[in-house]
Amino acid sequence: MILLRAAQALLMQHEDIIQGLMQPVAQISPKYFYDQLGSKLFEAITNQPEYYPTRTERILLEQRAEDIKRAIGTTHTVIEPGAGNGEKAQILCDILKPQCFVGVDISAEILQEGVARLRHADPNLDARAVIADLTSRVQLPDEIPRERRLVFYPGSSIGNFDPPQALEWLRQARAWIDSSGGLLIGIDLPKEVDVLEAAYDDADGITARFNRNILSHVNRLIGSDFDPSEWSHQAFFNPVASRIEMHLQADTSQSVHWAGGGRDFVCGERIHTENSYKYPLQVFAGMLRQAGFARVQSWTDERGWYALLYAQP
Ligand code: AVJ
Repeated sequence: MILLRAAQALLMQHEDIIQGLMQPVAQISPKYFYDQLGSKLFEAITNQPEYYPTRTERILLEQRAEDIKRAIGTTHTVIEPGAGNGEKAQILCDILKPQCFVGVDISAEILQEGVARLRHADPNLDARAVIADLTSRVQLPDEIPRERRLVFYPGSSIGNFDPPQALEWLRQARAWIDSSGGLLIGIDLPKEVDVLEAAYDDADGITARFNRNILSHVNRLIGSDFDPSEWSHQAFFNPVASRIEMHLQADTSQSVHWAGGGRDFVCGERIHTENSYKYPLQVFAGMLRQAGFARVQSWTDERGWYALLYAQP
């Protein structure tokens, strides 16, 4: 039964990827960036001098720890969707000292390692891993206590969703908590275009490798024959949608095949791989209210580049 469900999930993933590739403008969901190499490359991106969000958020969290702790108060359970290696969870758990931590992620191995590390750092912490795809609705296990939950969604991860999906996601976060709970979320703010574009096109070319690696991952998932070296990394700010867009652009005209199909790409044609929305603070606070969070507090770094928001029902 479990095997059947796993096979079904793989089939759906297969369909989902091919459907995206067959669109007039081909697209691949950014969730397929994160195979083993992709997760390593993303970690390397967060250490690039141009990629300010991770660093800015960490400094903000550390510098405002006392204020944030005071605002949140006692937390029984921290729930972190997309917890990855648990690095940010460690910082937050040091501040809030919850009894229970629940990491939710699709990368099972990295998550399990992260959760194990958290448990090792504090043997009293009841740290658990829930393996789930966060782009669909996630049901949390019943044994996780309902009271005093804090949903922690750092890293501006919400920026990958289109605004309607982001609102849907916030409603899900609201459904995970009761009136004693809250949401601590990090968002990247609009800023000078040069700063934004450099963050998604670092001089060492790590983001370019990260973008191209999605094709190797897709090759493994659907048995296609993309040649990543034939594609160029593109990243630019779209001011109308207030988002960074990443694309892969074909350097030559080429045919790509997969079992049961394929597609021709002309030289210069693009595959859209990612959007990263940059919300003005007040716009995002408005979305939180729409999702059922009545009280919103926020902290911003001196440059006004990044914000942490604490939202309560
Ligand atoms: C993990 C989605 C927050 O949008 O900044 C980094 C992903 N893509 N560089 C982001 C990413 C290219 C990142 N998020």
